[in-house]
Amino acid sequence: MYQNCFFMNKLKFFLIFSLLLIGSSMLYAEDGYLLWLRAKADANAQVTANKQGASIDIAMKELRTQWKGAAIQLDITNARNVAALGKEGFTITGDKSNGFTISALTEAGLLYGAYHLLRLQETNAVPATLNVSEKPSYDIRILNHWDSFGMEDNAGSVFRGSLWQPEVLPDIPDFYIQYARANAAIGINSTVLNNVNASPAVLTTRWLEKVKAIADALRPYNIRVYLSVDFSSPVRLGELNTGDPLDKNVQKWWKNKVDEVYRYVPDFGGFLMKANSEGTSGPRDYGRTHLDGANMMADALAPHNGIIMWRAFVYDPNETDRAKQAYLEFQPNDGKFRPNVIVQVKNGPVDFQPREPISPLFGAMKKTPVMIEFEIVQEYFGYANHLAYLGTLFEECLDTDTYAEGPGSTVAKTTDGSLYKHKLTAISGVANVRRDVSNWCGHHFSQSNWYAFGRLAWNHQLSAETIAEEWARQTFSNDEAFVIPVTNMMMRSREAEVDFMMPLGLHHLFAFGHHYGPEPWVEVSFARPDWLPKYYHQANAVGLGYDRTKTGSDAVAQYSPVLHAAYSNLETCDERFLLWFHHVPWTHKMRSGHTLWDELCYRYDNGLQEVRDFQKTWDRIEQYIDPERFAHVQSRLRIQVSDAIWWRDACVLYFQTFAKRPIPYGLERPTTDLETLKMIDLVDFNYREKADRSKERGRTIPKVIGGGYQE
Ligand code: GCW
Repeated sequence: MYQNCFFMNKLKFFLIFSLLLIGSSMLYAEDGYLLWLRAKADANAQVTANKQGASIDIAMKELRTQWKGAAIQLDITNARNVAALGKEGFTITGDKSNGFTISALTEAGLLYGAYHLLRLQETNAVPATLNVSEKPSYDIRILNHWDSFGMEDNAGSVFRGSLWQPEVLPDIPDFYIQYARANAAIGINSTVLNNVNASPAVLTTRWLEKVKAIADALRPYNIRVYLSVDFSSPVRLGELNTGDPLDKNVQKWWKNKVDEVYRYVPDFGGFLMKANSEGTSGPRDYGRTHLDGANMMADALAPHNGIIMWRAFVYDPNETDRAKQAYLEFQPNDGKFRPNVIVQVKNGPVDFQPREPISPLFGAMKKTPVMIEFEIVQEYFGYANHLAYLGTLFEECLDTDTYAEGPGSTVAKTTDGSLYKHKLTAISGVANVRRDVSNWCGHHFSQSNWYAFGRLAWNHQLSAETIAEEWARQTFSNDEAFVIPVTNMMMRSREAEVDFMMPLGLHHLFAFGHHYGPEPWVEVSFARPDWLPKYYHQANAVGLGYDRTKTGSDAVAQYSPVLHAAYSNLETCDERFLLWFHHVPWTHKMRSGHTLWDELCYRYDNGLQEVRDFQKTWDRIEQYIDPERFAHVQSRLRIQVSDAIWWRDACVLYFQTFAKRPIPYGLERPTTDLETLKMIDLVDFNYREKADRSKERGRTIPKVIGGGYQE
């Protein structure tokens, strides 16, 4: 007995000692699940409120458990200075020693104020006194989940990410709460549950019950639910034999369906529509226009204050330049849409490429509200394998001057209601979150893109750099020796991707069938030309690039006169978009003094060298963070470097067959032959008859998905 006790004590001592040792020499193991909400919940703050409510309860709980400072008072008030901030704004006043008061017109405002304060704390930025007033730039700040939710017989399968685990509903798993907190903390207030390639089944009772369960769980976090719908739902559900938007029965069907949806979810937000695009159904199937379709849906939703977000991502095989399509389709109908229609426009005219000029629709729809669609998920940025901070991409688009109403008509202002006084304002991002990876997004740094989208949707004047720094501090460490180099790396990361994939305005050099690796040479007999890279790069013996000036497709004429003039002229065109707008001779003298060919080689090389530099930066910060996340990011950077080499070799060697010039001698040489690179086949397409060569070559997409694609 005595011996046993002695032994147990020794064992205890040993265990405690080892734990202390581990604790002091290592930082906590972390898997990324907590996102930017890593504050320890061990505080016992004094928090009081002048009202009760579900969202106030959340705000109080968050502050009580995490706020390390003096007392906090939460006040619902309609005092004029507060009411002027609208239904989601707030003020915070007070000082560090006596505590702070958060005031808002609504519970939601208090919730956002609470998260604001906690963010200041977690970034070491609580000032001695505070007097802030905040209100969001956009009313609807919405995630679009390209999730298979609502697909009959397919519950829980994946399309660009599966989040909801519909099979467990109406039980609400814990991760829903973490998702809701993470969004509320950055101001996201809306979510489209299912993929834009929607299934009609989502409108059936079985699924509407699940929609209700999700809506109920998210509501206290001020998050509203929306659905993508299939335009031909009445037909595909077997209830009508036409989906014609001008048919009375069809109109009635939608009205009844909408009424039913609102019986499940009284504060339902509305629908998102991808009509007649990439094979989806739409009004054109019935000889009608997008305008007819959008207005019919709008009428069904209007009695409930619902809205319809109608996507402009359409392209018609008869138009020669795909980049012109959305404008041609929608601009002529400006002003003819119902007030509860908002046209959802991708940031660029083609499709979320690493860099695109802005869509010409921004500033061209003066009477109809337009919302930006960004792609948070890294469909064209190495999926979840690459470190690519997209805050800079979002910022670049929002800050671009359309000159639509003279200088200062930025994309942000054409969409936030300030320039055109539209009542309906919104901004959307295609989400990169899913539940089959513990860190939500696959790559720890991909979380920053979700974060940046939310912060810019709340305040489009924030800089991408401020946001990157904020995120790095909350997600990893406040140590300056970590924050400074990592923020710097993030700020360079998107440009590095552009350089090693598609510099100088090149676009869509991606392989057919996936959007991961390069295949600028690919030919597929049955594919539409505008699905293939040659259509976009137009390489020949003379030069490279797509002529979108008046000698070519004249897409440039869709921009306002100032941009039109600047982009049309080879000498004034921003070189970042040069090959987007011009077919440029290989010998053309660039601003650097290099020829186009040399500049192209330098850019590809620069992208690769940047990523190598990121590896060095990362290795240097090892001591500041936990080993799990360190190793994870380190291994992803290795994949990214090898992908950058692949991209550089493939594009430089392929374009060299046209340019017929040497790679500048000072640059690193390619590592693989073009013929070998051409055999890399990431997808087993049976039409290609070269199935499995990828395995011979030993190259597959590294097994990483998260927030990106299926393998
Ligand atoms: O970028 C393309 C994607 C499609 C997507 C489409 C869209 C949801 O490759 O998978 O479909 O855009 O935005 O509708």
